Amino acid sequence: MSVPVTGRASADAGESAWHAAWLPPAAFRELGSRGVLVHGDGLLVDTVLDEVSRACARYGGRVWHGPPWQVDAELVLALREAGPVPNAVAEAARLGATPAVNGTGGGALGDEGYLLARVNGVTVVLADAPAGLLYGMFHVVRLGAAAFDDDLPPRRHRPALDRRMLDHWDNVAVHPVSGQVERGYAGGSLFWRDGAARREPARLRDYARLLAACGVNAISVNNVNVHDTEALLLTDRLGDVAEIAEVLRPYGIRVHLAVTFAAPVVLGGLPTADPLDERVRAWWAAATRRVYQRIPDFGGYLVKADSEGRPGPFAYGRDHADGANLLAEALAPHGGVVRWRAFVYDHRQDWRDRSTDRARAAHDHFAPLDGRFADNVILQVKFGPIDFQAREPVSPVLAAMPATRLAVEVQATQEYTGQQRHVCYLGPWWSEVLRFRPWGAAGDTIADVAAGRAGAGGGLVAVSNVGDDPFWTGHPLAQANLYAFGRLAWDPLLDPGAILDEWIDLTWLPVTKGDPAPVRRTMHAIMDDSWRTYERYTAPLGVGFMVRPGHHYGPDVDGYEYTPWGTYHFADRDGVGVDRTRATGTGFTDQYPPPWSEVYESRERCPDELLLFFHHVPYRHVLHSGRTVIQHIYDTHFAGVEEVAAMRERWRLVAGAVDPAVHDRVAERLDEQFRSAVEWRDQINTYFFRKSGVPDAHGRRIH
Ligand code: GCV
Repeated sequence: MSVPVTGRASADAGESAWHAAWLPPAAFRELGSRGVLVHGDGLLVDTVLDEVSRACARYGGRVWHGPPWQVDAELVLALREAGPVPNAVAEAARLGATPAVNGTGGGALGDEGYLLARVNGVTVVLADAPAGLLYGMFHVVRLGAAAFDDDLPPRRHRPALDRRMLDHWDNVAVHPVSGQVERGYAGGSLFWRDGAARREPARLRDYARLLAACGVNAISVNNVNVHDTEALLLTDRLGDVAEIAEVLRPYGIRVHLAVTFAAPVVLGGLPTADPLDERVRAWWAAATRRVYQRIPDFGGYLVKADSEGRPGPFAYGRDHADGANLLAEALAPHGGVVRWRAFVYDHRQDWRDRSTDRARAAHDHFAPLDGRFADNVILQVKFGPIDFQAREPVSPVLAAMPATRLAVEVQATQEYTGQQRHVCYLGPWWSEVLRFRPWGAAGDTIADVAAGRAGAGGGLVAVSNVGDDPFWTGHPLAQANLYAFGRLAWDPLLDPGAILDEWIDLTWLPVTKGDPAPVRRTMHAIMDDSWRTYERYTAPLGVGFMVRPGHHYGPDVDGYEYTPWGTYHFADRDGVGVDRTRATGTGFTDQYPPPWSEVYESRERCPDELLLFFHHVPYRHVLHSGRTVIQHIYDTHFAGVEEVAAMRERWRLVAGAVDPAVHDRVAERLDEQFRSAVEWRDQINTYFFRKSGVPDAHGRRIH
């Protein structure tokens, strides 16, 4: 039997051309200075062994794998099925880890779960499947010294959501408008460059480690807007996808592919892509079979159809269920899923037509189809009815399709929340969405919807914020969004502040010079409330979309007002906001179940932060806060800029304590954030002052 112990050569993250993010070598110090027994076999167990071996080589620990046994391990990472563990404490835990003793709900630890305990000086991680061991090991890393201090009562850990996925909007070929990465603010793609696969497995492997360490287990490797070159990933370029899958597999990450609905025509030479045409069905079945021959654990397809110009079933007089079920049928024999996006609306709307409401579109299209989707269709729904704004109500689609597997989609890349030039920690926003109860206080949460019945939900998805930037994300602090996404997908009830602490502990404290306390305080002071700060100097009271058309960065209050995109604020001399009531407006409020249909319908009961999303009100309308709408606009815009100024000052004070390259990048971004926040403040305040003629109660300068 092999004993692959310490000292295996392998490039450590942190010594590479890219930043180590939340896995600097020092994050493994505690684990790496112990005696560690790894018990079990399999690809992901080898990954655990490799991680442990590298850490122990660096920090003086020892590693055992397989007999001949030594029994003085302080950390035991074992697959239960691998048999008795030669450590009395660990063996007792193994025998005790039965449903009767420790479990609730089925007893088994599942494909990804683990049990963690510390008894009599031994820390034990047990799992039923290799992925559980990997996640358990990262849990030990997160705990640091605490994993080896006091006793830890046995606790089972299982992900609340089975599917925790990142969608990359990466193009293979540089697109003339959207570039290498659509809405990408972190440099180029990790997978593709100038029309070809990058083939940089070392960086990809490090990426996979980061994802596994926060709990992500699925990825889609190309843009949902599938152009000509990218369409070929399904066929001629499938080998490139297989290579990526090969690198990500040891970290438990399954690859998915965005495909074009027109593939049978553009790739297969058929005259039609009609979902009910036999030739089309046969083509998808054959293409999918070939995919699984190359990538046996392939996750499935992601489809944007009949949306923003993408092809779809409407061209053949079919609906979205017909379209999705076509691909589902091809994937079913192989265990794959089709992720069908619900982001469908009329992007050629007439702005003069007040009856058409983009917010209604997804529900209008999809709610009537509930119950018609095959079991392996997941409907992927943006968290809000419009498009990843800094403030929106939760999408009513998520409460309208009990017979459909639903996934919730959020956007880490920050298209509308500062594009990784602004600090905007989105953990609190996503947490608010996941905890929202569409049916009122006694009903399920959005996280429950994403979990689905018997774990058959669609899970949580984020549009990735990662690229080939040395910091992975364009703003080094935006790494926290990726980390928080993974952790919330694992456990939506985690407190976003505590998640931030984990990220700080892993990322910053191990590499901080001197006393770490000021660095921790500074990070919290800058990031905790940064989403609300962003909201303050940009979008008042849920109105949204006052951004520059096209690139969506910076203010342009009327930029979209007279366009076909369906995103309007309707400001006039008397008031602002969109009337979405059933009494006098578009009737969107009716798409919610009670109590929210009633709460949103009522101008009096509607929460302040969403008032202008649901109602058109006079500028002097008094909010629950006691302020008028116009005064709220002025106050929040002045306050937002002051908060950014304070962030910038705080960051200056930790120069010297953090890596100079990181410090410089963040400082440069904060300068830009301040400049941009001033621009937002001045344009929004001036615009509404000129429209309303109402002066600021505090006489501050408005242009
Ligand atoms: C990938 C918004 C973005 C588009 C994006 C689209 C989508 O409209 O601006 O770049 O396209 O959402 O989610 O499909």
